[in-house]
Amino acid sequence: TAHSECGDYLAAKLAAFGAQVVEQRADVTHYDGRSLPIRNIIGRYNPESKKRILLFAHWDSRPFADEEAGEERQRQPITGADDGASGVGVLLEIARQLQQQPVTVGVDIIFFDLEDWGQPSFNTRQVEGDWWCVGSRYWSENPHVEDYKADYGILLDMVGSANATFLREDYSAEYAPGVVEKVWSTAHKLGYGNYFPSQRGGYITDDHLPVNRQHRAPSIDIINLKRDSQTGFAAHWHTLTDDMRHIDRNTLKAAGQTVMEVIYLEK
Ligand code: AHN
Ligand code: ZN
Repeated sequence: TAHSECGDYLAAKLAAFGAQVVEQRADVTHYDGRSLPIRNIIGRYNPESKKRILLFAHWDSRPFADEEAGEERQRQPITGADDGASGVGVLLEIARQLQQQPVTVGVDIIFFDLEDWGQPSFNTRQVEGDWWCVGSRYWSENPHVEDYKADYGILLDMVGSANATFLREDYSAEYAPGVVEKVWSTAHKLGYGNYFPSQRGGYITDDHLPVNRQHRAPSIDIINLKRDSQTGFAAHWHTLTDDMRHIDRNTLKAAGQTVMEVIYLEK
């Protein structure tokens, strides 16, 4: 019920902000043999424009807090205020801005489903396959428009916590070095250099990977990475503390304004 109501909410918001909304639904079989319904929600601006920018985030949240201590806690779902919802929130605000002040290029906003249902650490029977980024892989293989291409793509993932550091993620640097350069230099120009340091962050399996591999758009991941943590992510990652207490509007603003500056300067 929550999945269906949340999806309806997001689709209605994009429509209210003037996007042409397309939804993509499918059933996928998951590692545990279960059939899961996926729903990718797409909002199109200037659908007739040839030049397009793809902005994306995942709207599902992890059903198990497997970075918690103790299996009882690990089996509970996370709230995902940062992991998932922060990127969705920034993109909803960008959608609102796109309605108030149109851009010249085409923009597609996609909320991908089922990014974060990778096999949990407490499940010791490893099932062969790649269980992360399932919604974005589905879309990358079956885009909503035949032979879909965008000039470039920007993924926002975990862009909400105080003192976030968007290190330069390595797949982004390999697949889309020019986009990394454009986004990071824009952030520095706007005074957000502290959020966008120049260090590399390592390779992260995230929704930009299938998008890059299927050549839909050279895409980058703006993601909070921590070099001094065991997991490579912030301490609340995949724990029950990923809730609104970790959300800092300054970080959302730094990420959102940087992306907006980039897209509004495109012609
Ligand atoms: C993995 O840990 C496989 N991927 C990190 C990407 C991610 C998870 N983003 C949000 N949750
Ligand atoms: Zn996650």
